[in-house]
Amino acid sequence: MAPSQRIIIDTDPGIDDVFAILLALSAKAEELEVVLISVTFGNVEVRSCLRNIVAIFQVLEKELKWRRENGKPEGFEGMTKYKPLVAVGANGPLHEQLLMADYFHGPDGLAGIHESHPHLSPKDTWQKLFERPPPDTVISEVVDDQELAAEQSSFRPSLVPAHQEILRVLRENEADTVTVVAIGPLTNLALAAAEDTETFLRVREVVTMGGAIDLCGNVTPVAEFNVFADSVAAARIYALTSANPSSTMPPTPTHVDPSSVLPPYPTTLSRPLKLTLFPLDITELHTLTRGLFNTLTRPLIQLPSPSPLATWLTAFMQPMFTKIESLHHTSTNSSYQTASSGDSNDSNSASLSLHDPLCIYYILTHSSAKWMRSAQSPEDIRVDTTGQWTRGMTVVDRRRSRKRRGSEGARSYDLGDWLGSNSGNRVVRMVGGPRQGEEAFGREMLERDIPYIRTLGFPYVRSSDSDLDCPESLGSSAHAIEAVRPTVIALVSAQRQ
Ligand SMILES: [Ca+2]
Repeated sequence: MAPSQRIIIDTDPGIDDVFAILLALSAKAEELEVVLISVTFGNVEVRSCLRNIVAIFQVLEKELKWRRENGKPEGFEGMTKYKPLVAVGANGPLHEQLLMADYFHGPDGLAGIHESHPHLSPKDTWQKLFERPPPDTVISEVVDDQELAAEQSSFRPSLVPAHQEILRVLRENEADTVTVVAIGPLTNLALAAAEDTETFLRVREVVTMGGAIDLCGNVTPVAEFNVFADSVAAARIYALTSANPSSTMPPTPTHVDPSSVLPPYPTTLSRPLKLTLFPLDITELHTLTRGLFNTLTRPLIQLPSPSPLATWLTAFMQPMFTKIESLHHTSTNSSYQTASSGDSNDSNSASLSLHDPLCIYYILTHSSAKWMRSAQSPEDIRVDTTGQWTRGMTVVDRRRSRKRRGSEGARSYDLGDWLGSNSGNRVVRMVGGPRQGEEAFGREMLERDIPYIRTLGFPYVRSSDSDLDCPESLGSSAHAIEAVRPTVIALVSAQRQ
């Protein structure tokens, strides 16, 4: 049966990226095909991000072997049935200085796991899979080598730059059949859109994690990391949602080599881009606490033959939770931390915001009536690329002024032409989802990755029944083993305001 959805994941792993990719690969074959994973710089530099992608696949190979040997359902049909392509992309922003989030994710993007657990990390030979051959190499030999190496693997390495691989996938598939889920800086997408705009617009939808609308930013008071890390790229992608992209295109940078500046889009385009945005406002409402993570995974790593996946996740999640705790103690306004029960000494309350996995969950459950857009959607959300203190800010018009009908162009009372009838962007902004609040989504995410968690009979806590219903893919028996109803109080919103 053909998958109901096909996606490209553009990613910079990164801890929550890892959970997003696991969630996508854990889908049933008929639910989802991950056609391509295109890698970008972001949380860490691009080669480290790529190594983490390779590590995911190698750990999953070990995990599936372990599941077979232990009589567990294998799962991860997104890997075993489709064998995704992996392509390497941008190693820095279009024009800005490189900013990474290694202060949070660690220098390798996964809290130092490659040093602390080298037996769970790819051997250095993985790099050869992505190396370009010397010009005089016989192509057939390279292909043979690639296929030989990849034969043992669960992904297919690409030698084509990620943005060109994105374009190839969109070109070779029917329009409106492939969705791009972008969970890092938008550099790869901006390069693709600039190189062949009409082919890029064949995408069904771009779903992206980024921005902060009514919340503070997480790298500056107003900017979220993915948008800030390449604000020009983000501005160019957002501009494609406009009936008149030139009205919101970023100004041409003056401090760079003009030959490095991407060209404007063609003046006439066949249609606007459908862009669905998951800003911090919604992603921070979806968390995974250390208490829940430990409760679900600890029994799996205490077995005589422990689960490789649970072991690997634990190896970077424990230092990550410790980092989150330290951020909580030193700052009351970090977007990455959540306090529960009001007790900062409760180590189980440290929680990771599941920014990126939420975008994949939207793909998997998009038919749920509980997904909510903002009342204004599609709304005019623009990216500032030049402000001294506001670069990377996602700006909305809060003036509540009426749009001018049938008129275009800035006015003295409307600089930036926010009120013109065809100017401005048209972004769909998500504000609510079916698993919103506390730990509901974190639990389901782990249950999808490790489905036999549900059948092992480990008691675990859940926060509330009242806001939940079982999604299409989970039966009501999924939660039959819950034992304790806790009083978990998420303070995310309070910390942000
Ligand atoms: Ca990311």
